[in-house]
Amino acid sequence: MCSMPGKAQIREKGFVRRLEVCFREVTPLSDNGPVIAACIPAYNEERSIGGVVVRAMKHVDRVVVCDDGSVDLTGAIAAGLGASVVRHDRNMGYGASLRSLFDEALRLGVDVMVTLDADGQHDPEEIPRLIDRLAAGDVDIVIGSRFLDGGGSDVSSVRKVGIKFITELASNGGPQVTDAQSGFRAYSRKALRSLILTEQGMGASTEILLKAKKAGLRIAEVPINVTYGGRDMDAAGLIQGLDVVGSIIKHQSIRHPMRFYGLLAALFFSVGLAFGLWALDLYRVEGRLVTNIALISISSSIIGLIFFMTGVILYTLVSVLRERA
Ligand SMILES: Nc1nc2c(ncn2[C@@H]2O[C@H](COP(=O)(O)OP(=O)(O)OP(=O)(O)O)[C@@H](O)[C@H]2O)c(=O)[nH]1
Ligand SMILES: [Mg+2]
Repeated sequence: MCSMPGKAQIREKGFVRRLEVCFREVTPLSDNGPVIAACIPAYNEERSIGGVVVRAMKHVDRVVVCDDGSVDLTGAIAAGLGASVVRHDRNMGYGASLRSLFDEALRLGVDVMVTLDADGQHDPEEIPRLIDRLAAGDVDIVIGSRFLDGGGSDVSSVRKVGIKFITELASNGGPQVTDAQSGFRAYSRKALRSLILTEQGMGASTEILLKAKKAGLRIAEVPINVTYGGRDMDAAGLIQGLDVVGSIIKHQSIRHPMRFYGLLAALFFSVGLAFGLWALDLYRVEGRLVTNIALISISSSIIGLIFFMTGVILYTLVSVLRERA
């Protein structure tokens, strides 16, 4: 029986669905001094969640776990060890879990929220590194980076290339960081208030960076260590990576529609033009129309036109929405 029912929104196949979720009742923390909470998104992590919760507790005032519809004992173990547990009735994804944790941290009056993974890949003993950097007061978000001097990981080279690629993609329009996919972060209350997350899945990590830059939030990185325990990237990891790339492209295209779709339009128009000139040249020399070349020219030009129109429509829509905001 849920003592504190709540509502959450998820996007599914383009539609917004409203779901009932269950928040566990917790007493808001006192307002003496900065209140620090470790917030842990967790999905079927019964093997590791206990260790992460207990070790995190040493460094923060409160541990909050989002049990993302786990079908194992993740939530029960976390609650049994004294963590507050926000439960999703069904699996909603990493981003949805982060969103619930942001909401819960704000509801609790948390000043600093540290997020870390439940699978034990982040070392809770490194929480103070992030908190101390945030305490310097000149930044709003601190990211734990495995690629800075002093940090490290046993990440496989395939995964490393993937993370670097995503980081590079996100830095175009986002802040310059070395590890855009790190889930080990610290957020100030200002950052928690300013960021509204919409990504349900793993794209949330980069969505936060892009939105943080837009909101004028300042970001710093500190070195951390990440342990994969010899696990290499599997099919699920690849799908996760593609999901993140898709989410970055979506955010970039909405932010700069003319630049994004204009570039694609120019590319296809150029191909159309090149093949068109080639077809004309052949017609002039040989007196016959090579239909394959002509068709490539026409279809490329049509695709270019579609991209151009999409850019114009999206640009107009975004401008109107921005004016109204
Ligand atoms: N994959 C996944 N993780 C979730 C979900 N909801 C919450 N999480 C938690 O989000 C954190 C990060 O997920 P991971 O799957 O470990 O992501 P990752 O570290 O980038 O990739 P791995 O190499 O698979 O560990 C973990 O603590 C998960 O338990 C979900 O729906 N899917
Ligand atoms: Mg992990």
